[in-house]
Formats: sequence, structure tokens, C-alpha cells
Amino acid sequence: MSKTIRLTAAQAMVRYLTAQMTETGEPFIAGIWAIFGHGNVAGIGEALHGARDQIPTWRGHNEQTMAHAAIAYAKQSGRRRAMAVTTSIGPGGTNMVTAAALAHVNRIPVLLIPGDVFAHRGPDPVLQQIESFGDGTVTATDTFKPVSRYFDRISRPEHLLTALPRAFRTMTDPADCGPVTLAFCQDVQAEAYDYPISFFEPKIWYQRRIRPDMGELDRAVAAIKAAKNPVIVAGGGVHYSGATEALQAFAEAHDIPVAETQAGKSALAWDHPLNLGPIGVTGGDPANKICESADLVLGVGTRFQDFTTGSWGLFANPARVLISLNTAAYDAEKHGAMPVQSDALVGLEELTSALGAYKADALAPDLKADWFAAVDALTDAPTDGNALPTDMQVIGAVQRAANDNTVAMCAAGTMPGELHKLWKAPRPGAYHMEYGFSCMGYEIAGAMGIKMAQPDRDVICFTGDGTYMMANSEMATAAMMGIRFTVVVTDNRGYGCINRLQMGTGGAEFNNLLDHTIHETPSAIDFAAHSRAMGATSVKVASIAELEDALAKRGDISGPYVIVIDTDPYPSTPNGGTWWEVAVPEVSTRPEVNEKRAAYEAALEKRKTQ
Ligand SMILES: Cc1ncc(C[n+]2csc(CCOP(=O)(O)OP(=O)(O)O)c2C)c(N)n1
Ligand SMILES: [Mg+2]
Repeated sequence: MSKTIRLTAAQAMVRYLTAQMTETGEPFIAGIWAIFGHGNVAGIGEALHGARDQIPTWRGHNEQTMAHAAIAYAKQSGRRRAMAVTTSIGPGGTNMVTAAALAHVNRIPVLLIPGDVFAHRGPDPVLQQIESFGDGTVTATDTFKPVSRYFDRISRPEHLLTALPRAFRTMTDPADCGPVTLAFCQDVQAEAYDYPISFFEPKIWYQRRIRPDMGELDRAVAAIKAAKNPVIVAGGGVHYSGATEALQAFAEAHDIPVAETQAGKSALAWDHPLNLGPIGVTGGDPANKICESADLVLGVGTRFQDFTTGSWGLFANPARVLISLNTAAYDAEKHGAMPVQSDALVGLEELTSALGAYKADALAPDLKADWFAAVDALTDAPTDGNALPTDMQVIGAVQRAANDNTVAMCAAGTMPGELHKLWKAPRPGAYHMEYGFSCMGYEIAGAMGIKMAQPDRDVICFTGDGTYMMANSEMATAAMMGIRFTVVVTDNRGYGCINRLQMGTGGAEFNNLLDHTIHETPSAIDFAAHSRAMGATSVKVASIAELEDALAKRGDISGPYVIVIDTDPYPSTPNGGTWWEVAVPEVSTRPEVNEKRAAYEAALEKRKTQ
């Protein structure tokens, strides 16, 4: 019997994709998003058609947002499964670079397969080839290199034999996890090769759980035992490791309170006594006050990005020790942290057994009652006093309509900060925030990806008018595919959060709200009509009460459901939050800027002493 099979390289790649399995027996790649064009329609297109009963191909409307859907799918799946995305060469590929960067920052697996130039260079320059004057090997797909965890150019059919296993190793490795780009030369896609049959045998990719090094564990245990008022900072790694129960057990065993980052939120139920809630710039008083004086900060699965650390102004106790428990050495060693390179789940289990009967000295003072009283006052405020509802009141209405099955999702604008502060997430997975890149245009496609990952969940997407305008066309895909989710569009007629940031740094209101731009006609975008035109069910509501009525109907609607509400661009939650470093101009004719500059310099001085 022949030990090889003659396939085109594209057919071989697709066959290999269908044979890669998860521990639970599902294909690791759930399907492939495709926009065909020159560079992938003939080769990859033919192969996908031939395999359409083994792997679904979905057609999207924009390469970036197809990839957003894929990334949201993988994030909501806890990185256990992923999707692939294929594009034509040139602009189809470069359209996807932003999404690659998003996945790279957030450490989310996605398989990106842009088409590439002819390896044999016959038609040089082929349509959409960028042509470097000084380097014959440069193509448009080189732009993926800095934003891919693994990059390869398939310029011979047999390259797949090494490239594909490396691609899957990268996507399934908890430390290296991230986007993989296989730039596939278009002539090679169509070229036949005798591949070993063994290459296509089903393979299970097990989740590797790295156990801590004994020395690192011992040093961390000694440091924790010496601490009186430690705090845990829970990041996205807690979710990806499936460590939410282990975290709760650890916190309860040692009376250590937990603060949650944007990616970590929902690790513990919002009302768990040890959950201090949101930390940092978009955080609340309970977490931030405890973190300021904590003598030990134990990061678990966190990147310690500046929103978490208040640009490193938050952990102000000069004697504090920083421990970073993380699968990636890069994160474990950050900012001089004492590293514990480990999977979150097994790392917490080993820490707790070594800590024995250790308890933090005193339970954190109960700041939560005051915090939630303040939160409720903002979210449940009656609207008769204000002409337009606030975003906080919108969150209140959605929260009242939500249930244990709801996933609140968002990425950019006012809402991520407000949701981090105000949203009450009842269980793991109830909160999906893309805040590594905070990329406008993630939301609608992302909501679709979340629903594809968890069809039984009630997905509610928060989007501002700005982020809606940046990327909305996968709404038509969701309508076409009958994918149900709810979109709440808060229309404040411009980039409200950036306008407030501009004012907060002493700037004049300029070029953010639509009224403050060069224009002939005041802008009045009809988002309900726009989304209806793409096949969504939509409604414009005039009040919080109408919003609640509209939300109550979401169960009856198939496909995407868009609820638009006008909101006030100026108010935001005044409570909580820490300093965040935004560089204010040193020279300005505006006294407001000079004043903010002085405050900025004082804050920099203060940080130096920490
Ligand atoms: C792709 C991208 N471009 C620019 C930004 C910077 N940015 C962050 S939020 C924002 C404005 C968002 O406006 P909107 O969605 O209307 O939210 P609002 O704050 O008004 O509620 C901008 C421009 C970004 N995060 N992502
Ligand atoms: Mg807006």
C-alpha cells in the first residue's frame, strides 16, 4: 500500500487542519473564514470546497473583522479551540494585520493564511505585489512578522511538513500562544506533492500544564508567609488555565483578597466576599485602596499592563513584594517580579499546599458595601433629571435585564472602563473584554464569534457610535447566518471618551465629537436604519424605560438585534480609578494645559519614589 498521497499543497493543508483534535475530541480548528481573491481562490478555494463536509468555510465582509470573530471565538473558548482565516494577497492580507496585532497582544490563537506572491516569480510583479527596491524576498505579508507568534512563508509544498506542526504547537502552547501566519505563495497552493499519509493521522493537542520550579516555588512561599496584607491580581491567564475554582479555593484558604483585571474579570463572582472587584485605572475603590498599601502583590496570569498598575503608580507600599505567577517567563519576570513560571491552576494548587495553614493577617476592611452603594446610585439613577441618559444608566438597564447566562462584551470607547467598574459578572465567562488592544471595530464581529463558541449564551455587545462606524459589516454575516446576539449602541455623536481625555489633559474640545469637527452638515447617523439595512432587527429607543422594554424582547428575535439609544457624552463614573500616564505637552499657550502639565510632572515625581 502506498505510503504517500498526491495532493496540492492547499489540499494538504486543509486535510491536516481537519485532523488536529482537542483533548475533548473536537477539531481544534472549528472552521475557516474566507474572502477569496487573487492569491487564494484557485488554490485554497478549491481545497476548501473539496473538504466542505469536513470543515465549514464561512464568508465574511472584511478580513480584519472575520479575524476578530475568530479571535473572540478562541477567547471565549478559553483558547481550547480556534478558527482559521484566509485572504487574497496584498490588501486582503494587510487588512488582517490589525487583527493579528490584537491576537498577539491578547495571546489568543488564530490561524491566519494570507495568499502570497508566486514563489517562482513568473508574473513578477504579480497584481498587488508591493515591490521592495532593495530586497527581493519582501512581500506584503512581511507586515505580519512582528505581530505573529509564529510566521512562515510556504514557498514549497513540503514546507507544510514542518510549518503546520509548528503552527499548532504555537497555538496550543499556553506560554507561546498567539496568532500564527502562514503566508501561502499562490503557485505553491496549486502545486502537487506526494505527502506521507502519516502526516494526516489524527493528532490530539493536549494542554500542557507547566509546574513551578521548586526554587521559584520555595521563594514565593517564603515571601507570602512573611506578608501580612497580600493581594492577588487575577488576569486572563486564570480563565485560560481553567483556574477559577482553584483561585477561589486559594483565596479562601489563606484569606487573600482578589482584584480583577479587564481580562480577569468574572474569575470570582462579583459578590464573593474576597472579590475586591476591578483594579487600576478603570478600577474601583476596594481593589485600589487595598493595592496601595498591600505588602505583597501576587499576579496570577496577568500581563501587568498600565491600566492594571495605574502606570505603576498603584502598588505604592515601598516595602511591597511583587510575585508574578505566569506560564510565560516574559510576564513572570516583568518589573523585577519574583517569578513563578507556571500554569495558573497547578501553580495555585502547589502554592496552597506549601503554604499550609498560612492566613493573611487581617481580612481586608469591607470597602465593598460603600462601593456598590455608589455603583448602584449611578446605574440605577432615575433619568428625569437629565435630558439624555448616561452610559452608566444604560449599563444599569442592561444589568437589570441580564441573567446568569449573559455574556457582556465590549472592546473600545467609554464602555470598557464603565463596564469594568460597574458590571456585576455572576460567573466565569460572563464578561468578555478585548482590552489588550482595545480595538475599535472588534465588537460586532466579536459578539458573533462569542455566540459561535457558546450558542446557548445570551450575548450582549456594547458599542459606541464611533466603534460601530469603524467596523460593522459582519452584522450582515450574522444576519445571513442567523447568529443571535444583542447590540446596544450608545450614540453620543462622537468619540466621547477621547473627548473627555482631551479635556482632562487641558486640551480644547477638538475633532472628537462630531459637532467639533470641520463639517458642512451636522452629522445624524441613523444606526437603527443602517443595521436594519444589513438584515438585523433594530429599534431606536428614547429612554431607559424603552431600553428595558426592548431588551426584554431579545429572546424572541433571531439573528442580530440592535438597540440604539442616544446618550450624554460628558458624564462618566467619578468613583474609583487611579492615575494613568498620559504625556501632557511641556509647552502650550493654553493655561489649562500648563496646569495639567504641572500635575503630570508631580505624578511622575511621585512614581519615582515608589
Ligand atoms: C482602531 C482604533 N482606533 C482608534 C482608537 C482610539 N480610540 C479609543 S476609544 C475611541 C472613541 C470611541 O468612540 P465611541 O465608540 O463612540 O465610544 P464613546 O467613548 O463615544 O462612547 C477612539 C478613537 C482605538 N482604540 N482603536
Ligand atoms: Mg461615541
